[in-house]
Amino acid sequence: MLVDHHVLVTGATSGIGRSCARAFAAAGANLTVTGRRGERLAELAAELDGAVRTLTFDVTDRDATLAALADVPAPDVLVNNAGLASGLDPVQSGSFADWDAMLQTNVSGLLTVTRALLPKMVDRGRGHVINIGSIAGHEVYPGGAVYCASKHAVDALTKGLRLDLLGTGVKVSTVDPGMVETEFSTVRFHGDADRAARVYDGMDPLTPDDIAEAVVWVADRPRHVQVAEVVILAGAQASATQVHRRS
Ligand code: NDP
Ligand code: 8X3
Repeated sequence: MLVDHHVLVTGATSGIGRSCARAFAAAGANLTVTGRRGERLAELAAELDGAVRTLTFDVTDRDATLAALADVPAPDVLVNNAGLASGLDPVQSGSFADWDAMLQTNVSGLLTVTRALLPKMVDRGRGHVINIGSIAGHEVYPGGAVYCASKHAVDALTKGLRLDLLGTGVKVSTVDPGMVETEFSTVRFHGDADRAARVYDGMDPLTPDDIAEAVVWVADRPRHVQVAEVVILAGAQASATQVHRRS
């Protein structure tokens, strides 16, 4: 059902977004992929060797985002994936720069992209917004207050969008992963790869392909089926903080 569908994936230069792009391409979709690292997007487009449009912009730059998306036709599926955690500090010692990065990317950036594309989707009377939320949108953990707040906001935006779009033919879903090994932890720890690797010590994390498979499944339901929410944890996870590690 996804053959020749236009799928736009934000944050496709790495991790979950890149896996989503590959999985949608394998399902026959035409892709628009975005991110800040243009060379990574070019590599992905060359690898996929199909109808792939690449758009290099920073979702925290509202003018650049609106300009980049102005001439993009309505996607059948918009995967709002671009996002990050920055730091893992208590609020009393947290960094304003980290907070700004998370809130401007995960919340404002997602909103800007959505606001740019949604009128075209509503005009067509069809489409699907799939947000990548997180277990952090359902729970809060020490040092994660601001990241978790940003993902709780994504959860609220998913629910609010579904209310606002009722009757328009545009569906809204969220896919909320637990621990997925990507560049996420390296970014969170500002490039400290050893600390990032320790996050997954003694356990088997999810892979970005695990999440992409779920996203494609959500997108591929018949028109009368709207998956509201999918929460996916690693097998060794009972919650955001309860993780069984091999000794
Ligand atoms: P990665 O760091 O591997 O990928 C993040 C992607 O987001 C990159 O493609 C990056 O592209 C893009 N991105 C980040 N900031 C911006 C920006 N300002 N403008 C445009 N693109 C941006 O991490 P993941 O794949 O793990 O993360 C993807 C999503 O999944 C995020 O929303 C994250 O919160 C969520 N998530 C991740 C989990 C995990 O454990 N890994 C668990 C739950 C949710 P570039 O740097 O080229 O701009
Ligand atoms: C990423 C998963 O548990 O680090 O959203 O917040 S977690």
